[in-house]
Amino acid sequence: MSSSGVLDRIQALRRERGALILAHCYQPAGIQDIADRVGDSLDLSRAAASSPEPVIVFCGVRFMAETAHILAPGKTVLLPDPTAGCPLADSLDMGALRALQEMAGPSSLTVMYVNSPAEAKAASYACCTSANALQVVERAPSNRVVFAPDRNLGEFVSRSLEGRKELLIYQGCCTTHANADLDDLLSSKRDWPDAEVLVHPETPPAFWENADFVLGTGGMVRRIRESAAGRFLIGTERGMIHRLETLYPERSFRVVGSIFCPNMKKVTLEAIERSLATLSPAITLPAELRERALRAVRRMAETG
Ligand code: CIZ
Repeated sequence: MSSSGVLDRIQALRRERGALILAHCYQPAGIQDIADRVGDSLDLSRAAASSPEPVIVFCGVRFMAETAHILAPGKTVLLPDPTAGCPLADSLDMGALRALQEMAGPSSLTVMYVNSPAEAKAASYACCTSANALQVVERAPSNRVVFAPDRNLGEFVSRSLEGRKELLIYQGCCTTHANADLDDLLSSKRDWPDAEVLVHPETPPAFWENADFVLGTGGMVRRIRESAAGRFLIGTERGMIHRLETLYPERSFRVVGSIFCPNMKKVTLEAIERSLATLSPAITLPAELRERALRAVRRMAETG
C-alpha cells in the first residue's frame, strides 16, 4: 500500500466525516505532518472543545482522548489505536490517592496532572498540564495541596513555590522521562557547549540542575522563539524534535536522555484511515463519571 494512497484516502474521509485531526507533539513525524493541529495536551484539549468539527481524531494516548470527550461530549472522539495507554495514568491507585487526601485533611485541595484516569480527575479540585501546573497550584484556594500522580512534576512545582504552599506529592512517575539518561545529557553538553538546554519537569531533578530551563513542550516552543541561541538540547520525548525542526528549520536540535515513549508511536496512517472509515474506536466515559470529572478539567482548560 503506497503512502500517498493512504494519504489521499485520509483526506477524502476527513472531508466526508467533517473531522479534525489532532496530534500530540510526541507523535511520529508522518502523523504530525498530516494533522490539522500539533501541540501539547492543553492546546489540543482546548482545540477539541472549541472547534466546530463533529469528529475528532486524537493521535495521542487514551487520557488525551478521554479529556477531549470530557470537554466535548457531543463529538465523536476517535483514538486510532485503542491500546495507546499512558503507564503513568494507568498506574495511579485510587486507594493510595484517597489515603494521601485523607492525610492532607479536609482543608486541602487536590491538583491532578491530566495524565491520569477519569476517576482521579473526578476526585480532584483541578487538573493541570505541565504547561500550567504551577499556575493551577498557585490559584487553588488552599495552602495545602495534594499533587498527583507525577512526583517529579510535583517536586518541580513545590520548589518553584519556594515554601508558599505545602505540597503532598503522590509518588508516581512517567517511566519514560524518569529514567532519562543523565550521562547522555552530560556528554551532549560537552559536544554542544554553546547549546541552550531545555528539559521537561517529568525528568529527574538531576536533569533540571543541568538545564537552562525546565519547561513543558508548549513552554519549549515559546522559549525557542524568544531565544537567540542557534542550538538546543531537548530533554523530552524524541517526537518533539520533529515538531521543533518544523517550527524552526534554521535552528539545530538534539534530543537528550534517550527518552522514547512506545505508546506515543502506536498511531499509524493506516489506523487513522480505518478509524475515519468506521468511526471507531470512539472513546467515551459513563455520563456520570464524565460529569464528575468535568469541573476539574474545565479549571485546567481555563488556566494559563
Ligand atoms: O501535557 C502534555 O501534553 C505532555 C504529555 C507533555 C508536555 O509537556 O506538553
